This record gives sequence, C-alpha cells and structure tokens, in this order.
Amino acid sequence: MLTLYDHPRSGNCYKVRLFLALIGKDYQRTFVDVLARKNQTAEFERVSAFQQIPALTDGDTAIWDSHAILLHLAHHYAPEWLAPLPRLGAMHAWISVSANEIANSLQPLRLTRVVSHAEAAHHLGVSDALLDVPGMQARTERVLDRMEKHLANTPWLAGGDAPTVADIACYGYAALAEEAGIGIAAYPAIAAWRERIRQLPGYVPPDA
Ligand SMILES: N[C@@H](CCC(=O)N[C@@H](CS)C(=O)NCC(=O)O)C(=O)O
Repeated sequence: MLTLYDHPRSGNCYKVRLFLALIGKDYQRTFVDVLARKNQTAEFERVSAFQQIPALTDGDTAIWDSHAILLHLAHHYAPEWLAPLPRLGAMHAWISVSANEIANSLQPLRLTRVVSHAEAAHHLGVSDALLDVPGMQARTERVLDRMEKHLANTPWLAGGDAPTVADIACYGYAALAEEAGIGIAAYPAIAAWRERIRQLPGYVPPDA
C-alpha cells in the first residue's frame, strides 16, 4: 500500500495526488499539519530527511521530495510517463525547473498571499526581514516567460506527443498561479498547456 504524507493546500503534494489519480493508483493519505510545524518530529524525519511533505511510503521504502516521488511512481508503475531516451534530458531539465526556479519564486510568492510572509520566509530559510517579494515576483515572471516561449512550440514540456512527469512537476504550482496573483491570460501557451492537462483522463483539481 502507498501512503502519502500530505497537506491539502500544498502544491507539491498536489503534484503527487494528481499523478496518482492519472495513473489510477490507490493510496492512503496521512495529514501532516506543516503550518502548525507538526512535521518537526524525529519520527517524521525517518520518512522525510528534510521533514517536508510530500513524502511517500511504498511498502518498506520511504521517498521524499515531489520530484523523486513522481519519478519513483513512473519507474515502478507508469513508465509511459517517462520520456524516451532522446528526450530524457529535456524531461529532467524541466523537473529541475520545478525544483529550483518555480520552488524559489512562484511557490513562496503564493505562500505570501495564501498563508503569510513568515511562511514564505520559512520556506526559503531566510528571516522575515530578508524576504524579497519583488525579487520573487520578478523570478516568477522570468520562469513563466521561459515556459511560455517553450510551450509555444511544443504541447508538452519534454516535447513529443504525450505528457511526462515533467509536466506534472511544473503543473503543480502553475495550476495555482492565480493564488499567487498571476494572471495566466498573459501567457496563452501556458494557459493552453494547463487546459491540455485538465483534459487528461483521471485529472483531479488541486482541491479535490
Ligand atoms: N523539494 C521539496 C519541497 C517540499 C516543500 O516545499 N514542502 C513544504 C510544503 S509544500 C513543507 O513541507 N513545508 C514545511 C516545512 O518546510 O517545514 C518537494 O519538491 O517536495
């Protein structure tokens, strides 16, 4: 049995819930109240080295980090979600965009609006005084501009005619862009790509 350590408002957890729905895999959810810091226990650290969600246990194996979890699930249960060898590098590059550029811009920018500036500072590991909201906004625009340019020429981030786990990785927070105050109408190729993902069989929205 798969167990997902989860929070319903987390975009990183949403990536995993969405992928599990798309591949039709049953799982159970364990709520971890990260906003109340219930993740900061030695017990949870045995599952998730950084005490962060999402984490997944698959039998005796514990996997943490949304991207590692997506790759674990695809390798074990849904290899059709991995790009073929010529496009594997592109798939990993866009997973890296999710883990770096998006995680340091759009993700904390949304936190400033839906939770608090203090929570965004906690996510970035800086003091509240050092939180740079205009910088986050500028970095968010830069990553969305790059995605827009790329998606104007390809339906899926890693190319080809089928989505890969890279699309799910980047979609997690792209789906929540409005909550960060971003109007996706300014990015028509991203808007069309989001719609393609919403049409996939098994799709679930973030608040499902
Ligand atoms: N690299 C991780 C980042 C996970 C992450 O940022 N988790 C947040 C919730 S979305 C968290 O657990 N925050 C609580 C904390 O860090 O104490 C991933 O992609 O899963």
